Amino acid sequence: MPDKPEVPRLGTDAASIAGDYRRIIGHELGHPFEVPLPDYAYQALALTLRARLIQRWNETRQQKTQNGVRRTFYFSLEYLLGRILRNAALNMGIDDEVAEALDMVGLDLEEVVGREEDAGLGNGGLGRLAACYLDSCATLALPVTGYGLRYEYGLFRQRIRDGYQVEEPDGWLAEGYPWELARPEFRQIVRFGGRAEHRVSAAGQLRVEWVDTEDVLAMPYDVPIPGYRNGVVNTLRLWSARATQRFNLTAFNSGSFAEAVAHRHDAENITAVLYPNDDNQQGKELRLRQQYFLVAASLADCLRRWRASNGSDMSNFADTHRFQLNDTHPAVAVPELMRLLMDECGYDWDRAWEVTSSCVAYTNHTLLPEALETWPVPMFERLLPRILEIIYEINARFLSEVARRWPGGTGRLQRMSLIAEGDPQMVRMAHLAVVGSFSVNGVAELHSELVRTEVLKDFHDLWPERFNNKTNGVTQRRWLAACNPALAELISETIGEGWLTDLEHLSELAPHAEDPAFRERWAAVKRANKERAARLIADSTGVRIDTSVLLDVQVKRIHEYKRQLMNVLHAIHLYRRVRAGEEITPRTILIGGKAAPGYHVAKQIIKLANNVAAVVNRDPATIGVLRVVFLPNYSVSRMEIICPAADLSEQISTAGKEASGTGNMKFMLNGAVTVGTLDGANLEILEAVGEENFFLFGLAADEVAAARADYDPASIVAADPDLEGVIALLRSGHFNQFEPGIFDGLIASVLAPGDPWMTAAGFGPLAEAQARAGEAYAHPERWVRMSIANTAASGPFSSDRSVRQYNEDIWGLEPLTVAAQG
Ligand code: 26Q
Repeated sequence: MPDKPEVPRLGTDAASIAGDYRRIIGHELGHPFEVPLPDYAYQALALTLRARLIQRWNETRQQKTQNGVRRTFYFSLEYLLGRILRNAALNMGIDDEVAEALDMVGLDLEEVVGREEDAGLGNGGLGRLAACYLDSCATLALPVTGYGLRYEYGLFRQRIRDGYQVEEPDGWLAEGYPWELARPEFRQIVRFGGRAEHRVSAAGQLRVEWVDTEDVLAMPYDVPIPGYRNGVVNTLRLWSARATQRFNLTAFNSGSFAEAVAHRHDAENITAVLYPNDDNQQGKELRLRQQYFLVAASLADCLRRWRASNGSDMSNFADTHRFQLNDTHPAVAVPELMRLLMDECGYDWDRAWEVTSSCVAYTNHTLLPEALETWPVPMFERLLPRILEIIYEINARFLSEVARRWPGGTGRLQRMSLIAEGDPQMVRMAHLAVVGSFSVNGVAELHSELVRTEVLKDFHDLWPERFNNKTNGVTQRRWLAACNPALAELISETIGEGWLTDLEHLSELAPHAEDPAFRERWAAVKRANKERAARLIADSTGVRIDTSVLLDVQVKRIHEYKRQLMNVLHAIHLYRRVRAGEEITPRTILIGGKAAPGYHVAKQIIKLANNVAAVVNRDPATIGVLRVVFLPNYSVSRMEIICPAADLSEQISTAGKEASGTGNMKFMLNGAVTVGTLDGANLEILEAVGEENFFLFGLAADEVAAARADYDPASIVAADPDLEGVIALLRSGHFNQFEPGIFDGLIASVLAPGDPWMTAAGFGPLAEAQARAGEAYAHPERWVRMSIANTAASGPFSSDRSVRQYNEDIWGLEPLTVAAQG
């Protein structure tokens, strides 16, 4: 082992933390007296904690870089980290000390923690999953490094103006980001454009050189990822694009300084902004640049690290590296690794392919065929000519394997080709990922089955052993311990703290549902959490909600397949019942989520939700019985307040469309009951908690597919007076009195026989399930039992379980053995 630098350990008692904090705020940050203290206090406290992470970080790194240690590199275009401070303190085991230290300097922890900007480097489920997995990997002491992009602007902030979504840039770095460390010594060059030159070397080998390229500098910034009280600190390495000097000088020498400066912007644009669509609508060149930039910089970094300790001997490289691709977004890793091995390390094709296809594994996250990523061949050709050549060669060899397996007939060849015919031809990234990987997994049982039998059926026929399932999970450290301290405390007091690292312990809560005193405390915690959520809702919408009523929540990206529209139809249905003088269980319906800026229908749904909310909330008939709220700017830190408060979790996607869902798991963990369809991980939640603790409705995925053929929404509406009444009220312009016609498109989509989401078919069953939920909530004892049952059954949905399975079936890593000291 290399010499350890002799750095004294920093104290983790409250007095040491307070002392450091005072030194930093006074001597390093120079807090100017006219600026409010908490802004500086947050920075100072973050630096105080960061210093305590750094030593553990170095120790972890020393272990990992020892020879022969296999490591996994998680490649993802998105990491939705949210805030860091509270979780870093919790995982380091100094959360109480930090609170006490702040007390000593006269500050309130909540207030200081609230100053941190969310790191919103992701759109939704896929990005948050990556963040949960990093937390679990560190907690399981697995040598896993995340690679991603340091977007200057994360996911846009959403404001609601006149009921419409307005996007604003997310300048999360404006005040400096204390959790990152620049590592200029590890910068890399990434090349674009140019052309491939082929020649035969003196030894008779074909050598390819990629020349006349435009180069961009990749600057790494490291974010520490601490495990839960085990001394491990892993790394998330985020690349930032900079113009290179060389690039600059070429243009300068040819006399065009202005162009040189303009080109700098081209280079630096690469990591300027996260693409805000969470499906693949437009094939923008900048997005492909982002993907290659991430992959090229990260693989070059791995090669650099390898060479530093192994020189040019690559023989063990395959055995010590695993690359997990978070969807197809980093799938260019396959041809790029081939390029590095052949063009830079002198491997021949077969050896390079052997290495590549035993290192790369691919996770699929989608069931919507239109969301499968493809790129125009001409764009690839222009941007990455050498990479395209390699893709062609992979394809030629792959197709001849297919032809050997299924002689005759071109249908299969065409379907499976990495290149889709057409004008222009398109590169199919999912096919590239499958062909180049030794493992392909879906993210819930149902989803993985549909991947095998539908999405990638031909590939499953060819390589069935490659396919597997890894049901998603969420980290209970963030999604229970940190975000719901009162419930965490009650749970730990009841069953001990084992659940923090083994969520299956939660099943020990089940018998306590029989204890009235326990139920009473459980209900009191929920009530207090609702008060906290009510403050957030009032602050951001002006609407005051009654915390004694059923809180019914749907927060997630806005998508037609997630059927927020159906939820709004149900809200209108309840509104009609109230106006008709019928009695309902009082309820607040909370909807939140961002729409991709170019997704017109999703934006219409937001507008409708807001208009319905405005009409309902100002109608005196609804006082005390119905509130509808659209919560703006849904984010990780907002979910941390919402999920502990929810009573009912809406997971109502059309069956067969939601790959897994992970919000469903966060709600369940915090004691919400699900009203849901047989989709994604809902099935596994249902299985775990039992039908009596879940409001199930709607068709199964295969029934949906079968029902499509003769789907006739008009007759469904005609046969259901409730739905008919809802549609009629909508049509009458009741929710858009001064904006005639704006919802016509939405109404028509519900009535269209081709409606892929079958919203009209779902309405009746949803309303019926909601009535059951309302009825159950009216019996508090029954409800609290269901709530406890949900938390008690949420053990399987820890990301620790997911990551353990990834490791057992795909990665095969040995845990690190860092001294298990906080
Ligand atoms: C692709 C190309 C170009 C631009 C954008 C994209 C893009 C970006 C983000 C495509 C997809 C995404 C995100 C997808 C996503 O979040 N999927 C969700 O993943 C979760 C974690 O597995 C699942 O729980 C959800 O069911 C799934 O919808």
